[in-house]
Amino acid sequence: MLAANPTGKVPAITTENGVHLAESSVLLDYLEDAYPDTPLYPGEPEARARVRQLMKVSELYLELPARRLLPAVLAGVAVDQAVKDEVRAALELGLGSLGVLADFSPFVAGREMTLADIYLRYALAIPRLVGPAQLDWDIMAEVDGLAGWYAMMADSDIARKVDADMQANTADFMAFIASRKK
Ligand SMILES: N[C@@H](CCC(=O)N[C@@H](CS)C(=O)NCC(=O)O)C(=O)O
Repeated sequence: MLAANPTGKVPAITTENGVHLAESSVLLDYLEDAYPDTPLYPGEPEARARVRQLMKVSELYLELPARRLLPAVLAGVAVDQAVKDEVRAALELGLGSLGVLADFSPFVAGREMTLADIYLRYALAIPRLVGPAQLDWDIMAEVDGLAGWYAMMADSDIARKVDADMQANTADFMAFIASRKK
């Protein structure tokens, strides 16, 4: 993993030419460039930027702050109330921004599915976990249309395959994390 990604984190890929790449948004952009036949960014510059804005908001104000409470959920590590308050405030900013920026008509950025849908779905994984467990907060109910959109996104063969793969590998992943901490 360290050869594929110096941070040792997943996801990481090795291209057909043997080039190692990592960071989710970078991988998505690479796939977009390498396989242009089914574009997942709109063609027009402002619409493309809006999709990127949604992806950035999902990463910075939903996924990253929620990660701070992950050790509490996964390993029972005690967390100060001050940290919980900070995470809640950051998530409020993220969810509030999502409420303004997202269309859900039916996709996040409008009528076509874009990378923002893919990115948001997986960026939400950690807030969906830590919100109820650590903040007593159903974050999915916070934004109109979010829960319905999430259910729609989960209802496809590819989403079911990704979710099943993730579940099948969770035990190994958790064992790896636990072994590394010893
Ligand atoms: N910013 C990275 C985050 C990657 C990340 O944190 N991956 C986690 C799994 S969700 C991981 O590999 N954790 C193991 C570790 O931290 O060593 C991305 O967008 O790809």
